[in-house]
Amino acid sequence: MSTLNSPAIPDDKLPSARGLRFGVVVSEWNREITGKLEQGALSQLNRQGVLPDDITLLHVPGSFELPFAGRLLAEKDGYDAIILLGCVIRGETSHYDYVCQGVTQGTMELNLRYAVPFIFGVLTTENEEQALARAGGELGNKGEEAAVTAIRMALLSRK
Ligand code: INI
Repeated sequence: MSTLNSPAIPDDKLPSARGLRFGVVVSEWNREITGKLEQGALSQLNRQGVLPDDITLLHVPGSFELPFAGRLLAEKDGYDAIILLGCVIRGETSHYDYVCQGVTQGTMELNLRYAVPFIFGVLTTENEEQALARAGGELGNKGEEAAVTAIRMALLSRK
C-alpha cells in the first residue's frame, strides 16, 4: 500500500483496541466504493483486536444521512468511537456541494456535541477513478485509515 497522504504507522506499532466498542455507519450511495471502505475499516478493527460483538454496523441511504445515524448510536451510549463512511462523487449539479457540506458540518457538530469521537471517512472526489484509488487502490484504503483514527481517538478519550 502506498503511504502517500496516509499517516505512516507500521502495523507492529499499532496499539491493541481489544475491549473498545465501535459504531460503523456506511452510506449505500456508490456502494461499490463504500463496500470497500467498509471492508477496510472492519479488517483494520479486527487486526487491532476489536471483537465482532463490539462493532455495530449500520447502513444508510446516502452520505447526507450519516450524521443522523451517528447520533442514534451516540445516544445509545457505550461507543468509544463512531466511524462514518461514504463516497460523494461530483456530478453535473450542485447537489454534490450540498451533500458534502451537510455531511461535513453534521459530523463536526456531532464531534462538538457528544463526548464520543466521530471519524470522517467520506470520500469527496471528482470521479469514480479517484474514489477507487482511495478505496483499496493506489492511494490506500480510507476505510482502514478511518479505523486507525477511530482507535487512536478512542484511546485518547479513555486516558
Ligand atoms: N449521496 C452520496 O453518498 N454520494 C453521492 O455521490 C450522492 N450524489 O451524488 O447525489 C449522494 N446523494 C444522496 C444524499 O446523500 C442523500 O441520501 C439524499 O439527498 C437524501 O437525503
